[in-house]
This record gives sequence, structure tokens and C-alpha cells, in this order.
Amino acid sequence: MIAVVGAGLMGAATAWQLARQGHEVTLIEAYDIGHRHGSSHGSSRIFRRAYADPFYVGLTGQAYDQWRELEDDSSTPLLRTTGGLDLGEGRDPEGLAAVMGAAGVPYELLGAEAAAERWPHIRFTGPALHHPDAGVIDADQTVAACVRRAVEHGADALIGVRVTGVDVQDKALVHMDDGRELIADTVVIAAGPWLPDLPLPVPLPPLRVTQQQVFHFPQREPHVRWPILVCKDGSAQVYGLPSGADGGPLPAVKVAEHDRGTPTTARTRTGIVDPSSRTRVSDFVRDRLPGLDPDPVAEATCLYTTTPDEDFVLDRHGPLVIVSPCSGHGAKFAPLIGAMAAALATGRAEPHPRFRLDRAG
Ligand code: PYC
Repeated sequence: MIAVVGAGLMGAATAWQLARQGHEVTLIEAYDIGHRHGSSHGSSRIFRRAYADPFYVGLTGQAYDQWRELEDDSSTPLLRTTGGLDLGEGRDPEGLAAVMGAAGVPYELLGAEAAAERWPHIRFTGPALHHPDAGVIDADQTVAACVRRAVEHGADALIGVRVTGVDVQDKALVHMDDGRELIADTVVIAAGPWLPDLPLPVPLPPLRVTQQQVFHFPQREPHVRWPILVCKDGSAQVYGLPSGADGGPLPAVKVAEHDRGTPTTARTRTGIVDPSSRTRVSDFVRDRLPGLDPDPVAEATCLYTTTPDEDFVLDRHGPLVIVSPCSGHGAKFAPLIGAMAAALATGRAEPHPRFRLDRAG
């Protein structure tokens, strides 16, 4: 039996992959499905193929196939293609274009004027990279689809039950806060920002948990189809993507700072939006996204769990598999990470050196 701890994007995807392969699975979640105490809630996440690192460009291709498999299996549309833009000297559109060209990923490099003609609702200050395969993932729907299909494929789900610790010998003994214990051949720990608080006999890399804030801005012209965008001018990186349901009944775009979160822990985070982030993001919208009203209609907080090198963690330690502190860029890989975690849990794969717990850096 394989226990999966945590029904966020990564745990739910792992349970789905294991269950559909015919393994006996128990998924354990401390809160309810779709809760807001971690990193997996909300109606929008970025799917993009534009990475400066060819390793991740390759993974995005594998992830794309897994998204389509999950959509087929669950009969649920989850990834909507919108196209994507990378802007600003910090994103280095020309450098990204070279990496994507070498990987055979379609892209266009546009000068500021050509880009402004095509996307008049965005202000361009230099070249832009456009890639048509980018899009938006509905995180809430993804978690729900994975859990539903995992259960339909035969998994057990223990919801509202908190894992308080795991003892490890040949097998693993999982302790839960309702007093029950579970013996598992393997335990997949997909606890996201709760991982540092979980007493586990595994040396973890230093993990930085931050509270992030996201804001939803109404479109001035509801019919415009917004792409996803990542913009890095100077030191600040801001991203945007169609909001989906979280933006309210009218079309809106979610805009947020990627790299200015507030250090916290999953247990002690306030859940209160940092007003200075709201001001900076509204100023960005006023300056760079004239197609949006700069007064947000909705806002939310979530958590990032970041490793020092921003690579994921996907490794095996005895009967434990530790899955993916995702460093703020993991959602787009969820069904692929589920497949990789399932392969580790069933002994069908070795950990990738970039994702090992004890890697250098
Ligand atoms: O997952 O690609 C991503 C991303 C960019 C900014 C925030 N998340």
C-alpha cells in the first residue's frame, strides 16, 4: 500500500497516477479538498514553455502530454491555451528564443512596435517573446479532478485527517491526529509548505516558505483574449494571466509579484494581503497594462516553498518519497510530477540528480 500525504496539486496528481496504474493508494489530507492553507488553491496558474534552462523546457513538453492525459481521463478541461509573452530585459526575450529554438518549441520574437500593434492592451518597452503553447491551468479544478479520478480508480481518501509523524523501518508507520495508524510500503510526502513542520526522519534542504499575494484586475474590454505574461524589468518580476473564476463574473487578469513574498510558515502565516504589494502591482498595471482597470476586484494570498537553487525536490529516502517544494513554478508540471513521484514510489525510476535531496547547492 502506498500512502500519499497531502491532496494539493502534487499529492492529488500522485494519487491519481498511482491509482490509475492499479496500485493500492490511501490519500490523506489535513483539510478539505481545495482548501486555501497551502499552494494549490485558485482558478489560475501559468503554463509556459519559456525557460532559460533547456532542462525545464524539455519537462514542459512532457508535462503538456500529461495534462492532456489527465483531461482525457477526467473528462475535464484543465489547461486552456492562450499564448504567452516574456517581456523586459530581465527575462531576456532573445536568450529565451535561442533556447526554445534549439528545443524545437514554437516562438516569435517581436520588436516593441510590432508587439504593441498586436497587444494594444499591453505597453512594451523592448522586444517581446511570444510562444503560442502557453496557457492557463485551473488549479482548483485540477485538484478536484485528480482526487475524484483517484478515488474512481480505487484509491481511499482520508479527508480532514492530519498526519502527525511517520516512523520508518522497512515499511512506514503513519501516525494521524485521530489516533489511527497506517502501515504503508511507501509514503509519498506532498505536504508543500507544511513539509518543514512535519517531523520526518529525512534531512531536508533549507526551504524558504513565503506568503505571496495575487490581485485580479478587471479587463477594460471584456472581449480581449489576454495571453499569460512574465515581465522582469530591473529587479522585480511580475506575472499576469487570465483570472478565471477567482476574478469574478466579468473577465479579469490576475497580476502578482513573483519574487517579493514575505517569509513565513504554513502554521503562522497571516493570510492578510501585504498592502505594499497591492500598491506596487496596481502601479505596474497602471503603467504597463493599460487594458486593465488598476483597482483590483479581488485578491488572495498563497504560499511558495522555495529551495536554494529553485529546482524541485523529488527523491526517495527509504520508504519515503519527498515530492516537490515547487519554488513558485511547479503547478504547470503537476501531472508530470505525479507521474515521476509514482515511478519513484513504485521503484520504477531513480531520482533525477537535479531533484535529489542531497544535491549540491
Ligand atoms: O509557474 O511559471 C510559473 C510562474 C511564473 C510566475 C509565477 N509562476
